[in-house]
Amino acid sequence: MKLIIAIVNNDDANIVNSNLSRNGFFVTKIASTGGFLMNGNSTFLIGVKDEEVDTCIEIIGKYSKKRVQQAPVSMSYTGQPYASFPAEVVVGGATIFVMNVEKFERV
Ligand code: 2BA
Repeated sequence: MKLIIAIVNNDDANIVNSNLSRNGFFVTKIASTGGFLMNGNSTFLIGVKDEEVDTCIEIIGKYSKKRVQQAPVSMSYTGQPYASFPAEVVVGGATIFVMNVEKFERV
């Protein structure tokens, strides 16, 4: 068994959620915040059989769009923006981690 952790843009979260459920996946959705942009996003925890991992990732990918967003431009002590900070960043589709599950129980 695997645990898929998927970080999804809030604007895509409902459609990702409903399509995962419709396809028989059990999903937990957690409200989360990206550490860089400090915008709200959604983190999904999905416990799946090994052979379901690819299908699950396919569904998440299908409904997660890429977006260009403004990054916060940090100011240096001189009042000038740091040159190394990007003004725009591409966010998404989804950021996905797949982990082995040692034990799964519903008691
Ligand atoms: P944020 O941390 O708010 O990052 C939003 C976007 O900003 C990222 O999009 C990336 O394009 C850019 N970015 C993030 N950190 C950066 C940095 N140190 N320097 C320059 N640009 C940076 P995504 O890569 O699509 O990530 C979307 C969200 O997924 C992230 O929101 C974060 O919540 C999560 N995430 C991404 N990679 C992660 C990782 N390795 N570990 C944990 N969470 C991650």
